[in-house]
Amino acid sequence: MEHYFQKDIECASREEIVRIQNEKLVEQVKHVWDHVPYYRKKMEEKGVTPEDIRSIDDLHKLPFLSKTDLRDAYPYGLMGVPKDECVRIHSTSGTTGKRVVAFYTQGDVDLWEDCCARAIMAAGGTKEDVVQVSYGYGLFTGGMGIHGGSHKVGCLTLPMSSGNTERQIMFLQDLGATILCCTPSYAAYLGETMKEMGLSPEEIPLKAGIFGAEAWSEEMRRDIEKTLGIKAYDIYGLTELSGPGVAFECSAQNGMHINEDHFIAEIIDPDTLEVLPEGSQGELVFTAIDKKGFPMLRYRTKDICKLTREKCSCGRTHVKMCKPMGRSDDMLIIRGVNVFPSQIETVLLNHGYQANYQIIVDRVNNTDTFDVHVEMTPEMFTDNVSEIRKRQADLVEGLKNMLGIKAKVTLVAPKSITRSEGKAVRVIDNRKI
Ligand code: DLL
Repeated sequence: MEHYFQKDIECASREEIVRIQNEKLVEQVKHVWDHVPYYRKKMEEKGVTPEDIRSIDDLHKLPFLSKTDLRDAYPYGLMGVPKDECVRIHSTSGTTGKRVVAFYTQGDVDLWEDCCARAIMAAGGTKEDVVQVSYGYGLFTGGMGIHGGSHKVGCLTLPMSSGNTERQIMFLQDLGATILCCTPSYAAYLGETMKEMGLSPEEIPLKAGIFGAEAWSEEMRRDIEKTLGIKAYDIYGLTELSGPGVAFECSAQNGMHINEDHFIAEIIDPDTLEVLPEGSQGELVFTAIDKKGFPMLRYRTKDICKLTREKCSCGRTHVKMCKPMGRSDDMLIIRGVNVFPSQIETVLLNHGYQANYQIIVDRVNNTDTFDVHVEMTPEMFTDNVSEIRKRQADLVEGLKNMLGIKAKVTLVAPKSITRSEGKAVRVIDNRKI
C-alpha cells in the first residue's frame, strides 16, 4: 500500500501545481528583490524587475546563482531575512575554499522536515517504524533533516549519526530498526561488515533504506538490497536548497519526485545556459519558492540529470528526476574523454565486484595516466597470478567498451581501500593543470 505524508499536494493535478508555483514564484521574487541586495543587483544588471515575473513561464528571465555567488556573498550576503529570524545554520561538506553556509527560519526547517517526511512515507515508513539515522549529524544536513522528517511521521527515531560500525549493527539488531538512512557507500559497508560477522539479512528486521548524498548506480542498489535484505530508495538534496528531501523515490524506484510545491526544476545546457526541453540531459537548476532564510533563485547545482513527467504508478504527480549521473565538476576529462565515476562503478558491479574502487589520474610526459584500483571480493581473492591477470584484462576490456579509453586496472586485496562513513572518495586527481 502506498503511504503519503501530504497526499493533497503530492498527488495534486498539474494545473494545481502550476497555480501554486506561479503564485509562490511571484511572491518569492518580490521578497528577494526587497531583501537580498546581492541578487537585486544581478537582476538590475540583466534589466529584470519583479514586475517582469508573472508566472513560471518568465522564470528564464531571472539570472542564475552559482557556487561562485555563494562564495562572493559569504557568509551573510544572501540571507533573505534579518538574522534574528533565522534559527539554524548548516554547511556543505566541501573540502576546498570557503564552505557554503545556508540559513533557515523556523518555517524553512518545517517545510524541509515535511519534505523528508514525504520521503520516509514514500519508502513505506509509518509511525510503527524504528528509523536508524546514520547520516552524519552536525553541519551536514543529512542527519538533522531526516531526523526531523522521521519525527514528523511519528517514527521511533534513533539519532545514531555515522561511524562506529559495530555499534550500528548491534543497534540494528537489538532495537529492531526497520528503516536505515545513510549514504549508499556506508550502507554497503554496513552490509559487508554484517556478512563478516556471520549475520544474515534474515536476522535483522530492516525492510527499507533511504540512501543519498552521493551518486550511486542501479547495480549498487541491487547489491545493497541483497546484502541487507531490504528495498533501497534514493533521496536527493543539497545544502543550498535545505538538504535531503528536495526529491525522493517512491515504490516505483525509477527516479525521484521533486517536491514541486517548494522547488521549480529546470534543465539547462551548462555551456549555452539555454533551458532544454523535457527529457534532455543537462544541468539541474532549482528555484526555491518557499524558503525565506536563504532564498535561492535559479541555483545551478552542477548535477547532470534528466526530468520526466511520465505518469507514475505511485499516484504522485510531481515531476521525476533520474539518478544524477554525476556532477559536472566530478566529471573527469581523461585524454580528452569525459569520464564519470558512476560509469566505472557500473562496469565493476556488472563484473561481480563491489563499489570499492579508486580512480587515480595523473599527467606524465603530457599524457594523462588513468589507473583504477579495484578491490577483489573475499570470494574471488586469490594469489594465483594468471587468474588475477585474466580478471584485470576483463575489466580493462569492460571499461574500454563503456568509456572508449584504456585504463590500467590493478586488483587489490579485500578491504584495502579505505571505507567511508559519509560520502565516498572515489577520485584522486594528481594532475597539476
Ligand atoms: O548531500 C544533502 C543530502 C543528505 C542528500 C542526505 C541526500 C541525503 P550536500 O552535502 O550539499 O547535501 O551535497 C549536495 O550531493 O549536489 C549532488 O551532487 C550530491 N547528491 C545528493 N544526493 C544525491 C543522490 C547533501 N541521491 C550534492 N544521488 C548534490 C546523487 C546526490 N548525488
